[in-house]
Amino acid sequence: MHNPNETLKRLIIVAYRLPFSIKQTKDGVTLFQNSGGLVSAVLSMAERISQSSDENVPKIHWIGHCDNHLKTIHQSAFENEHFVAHPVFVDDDVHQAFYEGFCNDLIWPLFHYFPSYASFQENYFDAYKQVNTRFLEELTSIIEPGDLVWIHDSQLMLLPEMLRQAVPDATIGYFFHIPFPTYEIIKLLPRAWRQALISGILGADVVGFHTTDYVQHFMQNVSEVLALPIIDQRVVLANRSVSVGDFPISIDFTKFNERSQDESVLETRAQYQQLLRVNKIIISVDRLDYAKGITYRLQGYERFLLQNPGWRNKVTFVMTVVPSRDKIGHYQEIKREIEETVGRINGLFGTIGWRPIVYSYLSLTFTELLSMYTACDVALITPIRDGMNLVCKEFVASRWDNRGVLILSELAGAAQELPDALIINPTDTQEVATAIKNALTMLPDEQALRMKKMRQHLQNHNVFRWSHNFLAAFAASGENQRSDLAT
Ligand code: GDG
Repeated sequence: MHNPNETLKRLIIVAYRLPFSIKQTKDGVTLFQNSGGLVSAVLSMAERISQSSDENVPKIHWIGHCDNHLKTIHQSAFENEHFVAHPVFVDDDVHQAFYEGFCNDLIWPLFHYFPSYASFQENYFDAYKQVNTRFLEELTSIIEPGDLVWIHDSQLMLLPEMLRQAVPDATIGYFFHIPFPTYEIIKLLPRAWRQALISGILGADVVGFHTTDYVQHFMQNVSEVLALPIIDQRVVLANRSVSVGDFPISIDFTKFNERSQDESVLETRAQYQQLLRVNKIIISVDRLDYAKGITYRLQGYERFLLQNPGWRNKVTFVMTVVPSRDKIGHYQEIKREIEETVGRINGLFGTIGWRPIVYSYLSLTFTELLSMYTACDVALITPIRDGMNLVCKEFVASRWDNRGVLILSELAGAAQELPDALIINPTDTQEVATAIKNALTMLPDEQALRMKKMRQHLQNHNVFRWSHNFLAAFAASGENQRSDLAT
């Protein structure tokens, strides 16, 4: 198999967030790993590359935003065993309009089909351009001939074209982690913004999305917004073409499979089961987000308890919501709504000895996360819209015992790969209630049959295959384009 690293000098990852946050402690500066889908996936790839015995494999460079209060600690690059990190500092007011504004108050709701939550403020786009330009400055200060530049996600849609203009022969890959919506949605953006965003992405040699649907939507937008020709999955520009494809992101299957058998995980799992003192456990884990469908999920569970009184006292839903973006109004609203709904359901059905829902608003350690995945009987993953959703894949990879049932929303990108889950529509609370009942009563043989098929798929389609395929595609594409230009 072609190893993309053989031909490359260096890989530069550019993503809004650095893979770790920096904290000043009395012992100096300590790095803490960040959570989140992109970081989990790219970190797994980086760990593998950095563990390579080949000394010629250079360290990965990672450009990402860093909080201004850390400016005094680190103005320039710093590194750990996996990365050389290059912090990008942005003025606080610009950063706020960029991140809380353009990214999370406009692009995130719009691209997750919540247009009524989207706020189209003019200063947001100015800030977005400024921040993309700050990333460009950092990038151009370190880029060397032969480098592969892999730009990630919706925070940096303008950067591929900016880099292409600054360094015309750069090899650029761009991967989009959230859903790419249809033209009907993109059309809501002011004309100049949507043209700039689509044309910005097309600065890359290869553009990747999680699913074929998102690829089709992007291509539709390329035609409608920029009227560019498309031939065989390639967008044809004046002097080059851009390849667009689906590259479903995945997880480090082996890590989840093996670590979930660690002694510490087995102990914590046993503690959870003992503490809950019920026959069956349902879990969910998500960042706080209205796109994760948490309220509908709770309503589905409520309906299940209403319709199946025999299950009361016998099942507990352990719902972990990980703090996220809670300075933004819609996130505060959804948090309030979740907490009210949990309180109402617990008040309605709970007894002195039994709480129907055990809700926490916190971040779990990796051991706790694995213990949760393995202690439960059912994982209830019901986003209203999710680019991929890694939690469902991690749950499956952790079930070395071939037990447990996955209930999965048809609106998560992952549903296309995991047909052996119980696939539901998250807004259909009756369908959710029925799926919960079916999952709780599913016989072990059927659980094992479904779980084995899903595990087989994820073992083959793991995060290394994802990154390998993507890197190979854009490394090759960059070289081809350059040699085409030379002839
Ligand atoms: C975006 C897209 C796409 C979560 N809670 C804890 C924790 N996590 C880790 C999980 C998982 C990751 O965070 C969440 O990934 P998801 O994919 O589920 O969701 P997003 O953060 O919204 O990610 C998504 C992804 O990008 C990748 O392209 O799949 O659609 O929205 O890895 O394990 N980790 C720990 N404690 C927690 O409490 N340790």
